[in-house]
Amino acid sequence: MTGSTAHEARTAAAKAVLKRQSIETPSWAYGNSGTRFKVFAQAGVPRTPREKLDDAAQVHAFTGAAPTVALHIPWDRVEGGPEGYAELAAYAEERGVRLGAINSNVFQDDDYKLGSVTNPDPAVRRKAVGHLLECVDIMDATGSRDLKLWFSDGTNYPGQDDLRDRQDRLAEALRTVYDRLGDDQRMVLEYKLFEPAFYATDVPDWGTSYAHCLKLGEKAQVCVDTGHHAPGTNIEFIVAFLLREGRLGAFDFNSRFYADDDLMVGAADPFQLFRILYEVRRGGGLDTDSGIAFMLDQCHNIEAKIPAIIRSVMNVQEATAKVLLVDVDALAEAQREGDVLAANGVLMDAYNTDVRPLLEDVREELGLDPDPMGAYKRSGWQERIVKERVGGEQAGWGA
Ligand code: RM4
Ligand code: MN
Repeated sequence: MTGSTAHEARTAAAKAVLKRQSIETPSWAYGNSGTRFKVFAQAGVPRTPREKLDDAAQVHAFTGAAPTVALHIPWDRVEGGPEGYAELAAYAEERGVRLGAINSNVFQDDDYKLGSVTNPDPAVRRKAVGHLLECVDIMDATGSRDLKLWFSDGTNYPGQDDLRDRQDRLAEALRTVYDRLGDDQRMVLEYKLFEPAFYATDVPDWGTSYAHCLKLGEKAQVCVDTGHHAPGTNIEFIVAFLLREGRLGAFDFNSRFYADDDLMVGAADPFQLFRILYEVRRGGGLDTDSGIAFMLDQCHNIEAKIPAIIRSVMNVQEATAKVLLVDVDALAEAQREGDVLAANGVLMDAYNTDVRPLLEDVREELGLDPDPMGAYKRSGWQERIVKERVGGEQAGWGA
């Protein structure tokens, strides 16, 4: 194959992957959020789970790449038990999207001050596990595959509680929930090195998550939230390792400068996103049957929410496109020959390619506007929700 034919073949293959790529958006990103200092409310923000789905449908309509929406319980609680959630799922489909992962929330009740599933008080542990089991009931009703578990559990002071006992309690709770999962359901276990616990968190890193998942079984997978690492952590190595072991279940994409900043993915460090996605590709994670859930977990505190989510989806698409343009044969050859600079050059060539025209073509071929940001702006949706969504209580943390 000549150089240019090879490039054309790569471009065609990249387009095929980009056309079926899907990125799940989080219901909470459509609501108000902020820091512990202040939440700045925005006009037009959804007041109900249905309105969040209306907004998510806009993101999908303009990107063609965000067909599913993650729920957070109880932030997205609806009346009517399982039936209520089945109705919500039906509503999502009417709007052209589907419900995705169910995110549990065992971090906002007073009872959880000293932990949820690792709390020294068995009654609190029972309550937390009860919530997680309820989330699986909701998954049954919505048809969701994944239960996302993130625990704020941990301790602030040395000696506050027994670190080892807390692991035992965690293992027991996870086992109970794991055994409740249906054949087509999974749990994805997130880790985070600190916050809100400052001394020790009970699932601080991928190794802890992985070890619990291994014991539980194949339906337990690690979730990599890109904002949950110490500065300087080589996240792409973690990704490569977990993929090799068949235990990378999901991503929570976002960007960080300092800690768990939850900024738009690809905003702080697009090169890191590229490196992560390169390992995803290398490990087969872009294949149709990879099973990896690519989700956003972001908060838009000062920027307009829907366009920020559209931008985030585009950032993931751009990084993916670059990764798909890597000349893997040239890379392998340079690596075999020990040609350090050539190998690095192959990666950098792909990274430095302007893939925006390629993505414009992909969108046009899908019948979409090549410019999702502009198309959303021109659609009038923002003006409409500002006008219509008056009164009621805006969604936000705790709602
Ligand atoms: C946590 C974690 C979870 C998310 C909450 C809102 O830090 O990242 O995934 O559900 O924040
Ligand atoms: Mn997360």
